[in-house]
Amino acid sequence: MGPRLRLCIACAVLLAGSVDAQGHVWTQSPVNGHWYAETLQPATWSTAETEAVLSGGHLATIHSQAENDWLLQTFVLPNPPELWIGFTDEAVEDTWVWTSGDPVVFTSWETGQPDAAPDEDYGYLFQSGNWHDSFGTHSVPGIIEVISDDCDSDGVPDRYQIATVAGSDCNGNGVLDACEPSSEVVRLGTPPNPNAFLPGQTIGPILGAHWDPVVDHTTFLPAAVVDVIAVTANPLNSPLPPLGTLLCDLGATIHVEPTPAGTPFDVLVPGDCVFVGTSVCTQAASIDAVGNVRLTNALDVTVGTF
Ligand SMILES: [Ca+2]
Ligand SMILES: [Ca+2]
Ligand SMILES: [Ca+2]
Ligand SMILES: [Ca+2]
Repeated sequence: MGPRLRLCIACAVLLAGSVDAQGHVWTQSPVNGHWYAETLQPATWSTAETEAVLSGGHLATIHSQAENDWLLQTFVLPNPPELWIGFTDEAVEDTWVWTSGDPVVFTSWETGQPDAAPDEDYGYLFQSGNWHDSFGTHSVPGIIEVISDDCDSDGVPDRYQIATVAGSDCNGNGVLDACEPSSEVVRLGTPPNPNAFLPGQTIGPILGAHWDPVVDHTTFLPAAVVDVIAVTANPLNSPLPPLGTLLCDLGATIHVEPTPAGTPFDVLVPGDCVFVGTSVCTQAASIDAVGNVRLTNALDVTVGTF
């Protein structure tokens, strides 16, 4: 393949946008950053709006001439000549509203439109660049609009993925679980414990993986023979001299694990996606051969996917 042909293929891919599992071709508007795709089939306005809702959005709402022009150039010209937008007066005749619920701040009706006919309640963008109203039984493609991030950079709006892919937002926070990072925050407490409990050496607290924090004994109970980690549901600050400050609520303990002193722990994080975003308190203690116990800092951790 010559370089020119490869370049043309790259151009075509860029212009065409990314295709989702159902076959929508998504394009992000440079005007407002929203994502748009044509419906899969010509359909009645109601069917088109339903497809848009199931895709995580609505039929297009148009707020400005710039938005209108971009939609015209991107979807209408040269074909098809008509595309549904989310404008309707089906509820109250002559009161046109956007299905997105946005206020009407811009209109671009064709001269003579909307018609006087009372049963033309659904707007479409015409190849002239202006809008017409038509019957609900009219069958043309529609323009789906989704307001969304694309945190996984796959060229498909995340809201579409969340709306259509089961388990993609298992914790229900509106962010693709695949985009949620793990975190490990050091907490020393009051009075402060030594900062000896170090975050995961090779990996953070990641869904379904082995988390491996370790206690550094360089300046902390150098004669330790065993380290113990407690994973609990709740943080705490309870001074226990001479042990140090207890920073995790042992009454809410989830997991306890010993390891030979200085050897990384091997904590298996559950693999169920419901744990993405879950936060727990973790703290280590070290014990020497004669039974002295010392408490480390806490790591307040959040389970992520990377
Ligand atoms: Ca009407
Ligand atoms: Ca009309
Ligand atoms: Ca995406
Ligand atoms: Ca999520």
